Amino acid sequence: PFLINVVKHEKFINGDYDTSFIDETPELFIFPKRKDRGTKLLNYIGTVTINGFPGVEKKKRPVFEKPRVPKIPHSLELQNGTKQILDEQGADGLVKWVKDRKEVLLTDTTFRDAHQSLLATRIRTNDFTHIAEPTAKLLPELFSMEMWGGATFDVAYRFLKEDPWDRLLTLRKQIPNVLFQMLLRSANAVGYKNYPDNVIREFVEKSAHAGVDVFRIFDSLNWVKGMEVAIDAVRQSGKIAEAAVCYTGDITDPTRSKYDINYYKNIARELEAQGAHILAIKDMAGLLKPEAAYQLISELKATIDIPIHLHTHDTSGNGIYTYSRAIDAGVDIVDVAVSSMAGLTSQPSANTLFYALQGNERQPDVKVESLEKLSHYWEDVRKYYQDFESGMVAPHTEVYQHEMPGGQYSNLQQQAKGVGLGEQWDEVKSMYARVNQMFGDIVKVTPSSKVVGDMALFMVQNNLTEEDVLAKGDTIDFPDSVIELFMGYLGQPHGGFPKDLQKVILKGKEPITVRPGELLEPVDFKTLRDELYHELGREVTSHDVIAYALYPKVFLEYAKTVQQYGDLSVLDTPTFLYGLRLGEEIQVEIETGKTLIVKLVSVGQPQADGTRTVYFELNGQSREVVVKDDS
Ligand code: 3PY
Ligand code: ZN
Repeated sequence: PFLINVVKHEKFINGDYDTSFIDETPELFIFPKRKDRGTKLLNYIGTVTINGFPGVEKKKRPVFEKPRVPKIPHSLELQNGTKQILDEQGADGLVKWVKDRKEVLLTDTTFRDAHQSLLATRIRTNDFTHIAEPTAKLLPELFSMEMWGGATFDVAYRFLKEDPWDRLLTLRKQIPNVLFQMLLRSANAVGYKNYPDNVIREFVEKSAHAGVDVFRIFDSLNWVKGMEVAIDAVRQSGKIAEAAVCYTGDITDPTRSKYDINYYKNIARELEAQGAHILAIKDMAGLLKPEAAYQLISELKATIDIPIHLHTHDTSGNGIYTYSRAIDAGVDIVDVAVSSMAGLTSQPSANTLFYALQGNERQPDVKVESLEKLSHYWEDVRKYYQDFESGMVAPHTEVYQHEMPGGQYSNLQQQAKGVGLGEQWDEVKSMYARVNQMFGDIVKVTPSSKVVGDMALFMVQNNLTEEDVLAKGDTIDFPDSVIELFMGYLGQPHGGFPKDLQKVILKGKEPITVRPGELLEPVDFKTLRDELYHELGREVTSHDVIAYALYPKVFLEYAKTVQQYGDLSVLDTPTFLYGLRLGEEIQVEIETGKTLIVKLVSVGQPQADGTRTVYFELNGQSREVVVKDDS
């Protein structure tokens, strides 16, 4: 089958010998044992039916309405959009196009930050694929769709047991007209620590090739030096380098002078000089108040020539007003989400912004009816993931005190529950603010925010105060992430680390002050590939190799789960998270044109060895699987 598949491939026929199509069409090269697929899926469905899914309350599968996919009239053709502008006119042509727009442009974050911030990043590719083509047709006017990067990469492998590269490649085919945007944590790529420079370059090159057009690049301490390699790699790829300054503190508060307007102006100038095509202001926690937004955008507009893209979170409830003032001050692009996935820790609602700017010459050029239709779909799909909701139901102005990023809120809450601090969530939040001050008031965004979160959990768990930490530090085993931060492995914070605390945490070790990438040995991808090949006993793609370089353990666990259960991305989300109810029947399309019909018939009693037999019908034939009951 290998040869037949290859010689039929259009790129082969065209005589294009670029082998990257191996990465983009792994299905041609990786041959699951076909006859096993049904049994493997039954094993998964049996297991999740009996044992539930991590993070989902164990209960009988709820009844869900079928999500309302918008009906698109046949006459509505796919319109060209920003993707074609970039492809035809290059990065500079696209930047010029942005600058020439009178209306404010929109980035839709529904496919990335919105669910990262509301649902602990748990939305599966399966739910995106049903709405991708309607989105391409209904929202061709978008500047971009943020749909990759940040936590989506790690969570896909770790929890969803699916391949994030498949998501990118599949959606790229379905949405060929709008720029795809990703969030890149500079030297931390899509992970939580600094990686060698060649990993960053390889990751950027492969992501660009697989379909990412706009890279929003930030450093978790706003350390411009830490962003150099990533910015350069993106520029080399011919894509858009959108360099971000993270917003923290409050420029309208004279007592928070560490992060004043000049701080932001200086970084903006440095990023423009580094080659950024666009400046992003990444207000990851939603701290940018409306008048601060007006001042910040006005002054930055007078300082730099590149377009400005504003990102905020609506946690406080002020998001639309902040955008309105930023738009008055001339911001070029803002980040919004479709309304049923907007608000609270997510981005402000696109639908709301449209109406807020009625009668304003900068009202976005987008059809609000389209946004409403898409919103119906997401309203339905969101219910699948109800157990990952943060529980925040109303505007939360406390964010101005704890300063926790929107993308962290629901994730840290899950982490707190995981270590038994679910009941002490209020205490964790206020400890988070105290740890920030103890660390010298740092920028808090992944991964620096994770370090603050780890330390807050650690202090609450161990009943420690700031004084205890300084006084008894010699006898305290600090979390690894805290030690790494103070070693300088995530870079250098503005104003340096508090020296006395650094001493206590490092216990005599010498911190570094250079760029960590300068000290890290390059990764040998060939060796990794061989290692992975031996570990998995199957052909591996370059995408697998990069994922393995980024998180070896998580990737191997993912790959082994796939070997055990097959490709789980084919399952609908209710089945994936809850399994089946007795007598329930589903259809699973395991490949185009090949559907399995699965019915749960009955579940046997627990046996002495802790197993249970689960009885199914698979395409009308009786089948049974033996599952270990974890309860
Ligand atoms: C991420 O890095 O995942 C973020 O969303 C930071 O805000
Ligand atoms: Zn964000």
